[in-house]
Amino acid sequence: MATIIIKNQQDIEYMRISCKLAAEVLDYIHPFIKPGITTNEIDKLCYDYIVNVQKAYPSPLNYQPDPKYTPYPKSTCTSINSEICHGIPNDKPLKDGDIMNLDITVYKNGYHGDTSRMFYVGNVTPQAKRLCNITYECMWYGINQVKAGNYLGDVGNAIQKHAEKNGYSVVQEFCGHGVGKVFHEDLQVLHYGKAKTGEKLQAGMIFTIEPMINQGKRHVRFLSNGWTAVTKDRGLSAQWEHTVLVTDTGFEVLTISDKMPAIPSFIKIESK
Ligand code: EYF
Ligand code: CO
Ligand code: CO
Repeated sequence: MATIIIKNQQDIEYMRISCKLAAEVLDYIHPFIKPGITTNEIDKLCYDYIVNVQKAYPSPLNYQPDPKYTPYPKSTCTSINSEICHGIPNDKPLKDGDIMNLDITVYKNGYHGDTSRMFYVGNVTPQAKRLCNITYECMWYGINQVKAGNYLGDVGNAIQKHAEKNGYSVVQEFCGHGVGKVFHEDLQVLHYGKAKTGEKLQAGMIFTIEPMINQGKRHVRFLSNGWTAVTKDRGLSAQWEHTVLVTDTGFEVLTISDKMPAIPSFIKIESK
């Protein structure tokens, strides 16, 4: 049976710290993302920043979700163009026109904070930019459904509707997840589905919303490394991720930062 953890005030304070650190890694690395840099160099810069500046630990490094997998070998996931998620950093330089998802999870004081953004490498086509922008809106449409008393199905439905209205498809093989003392807690946040179905949201739940949206069909293939998912039709894929706290009146996005792209105007954030 699934154990859904409701966080107390102390947990929430620590989650705010870990999530802020994760967002700050993305802020820090942004100026380095240019044609010619390799994803191994990006990974090393992130590792050094997390370990030496933040005095924290990169959660993916040696992460083994299940004994049947070999431990994950890097500190970040770098998923480029048709890679959907879990791209493993390597020595290939980024090229002008690439789009890249960089996924960062930071472990500090016993808690994980998880967030990812899309980055443009040099000059990117309008089609690729459109996919990244609509995916960003999909994530925020999902976040906007978060409120005690709503359902996880409301989140997935809002994401799917916006993606499909714009001619895109939603990857179904991966989902958002509960996060806290454990990197992947029991709650599964599907990025598609029916409104008013699934788990009812309660104040104190913390989970990620991390939709993966494809330009073409939704279907997935795995690379021979066993970790990286790519689009079967080799079309582009994009993903954004925030860690979100459910409150009585709505949501608090824990992985927010001033340097992330502007929050879409359809989101009304209450001032605290
Ligand atoms: C089970 C891994 C497991 N899994 C998830 C392990 O939530 C994440 N990002 O938002 C997330 C990050 C990583 C991750 C990094 C490594 N893993 C990878 C691929 C397959 C797999 O199967
Ligand atoms: Co992540
Ligand atoms: Co995640």
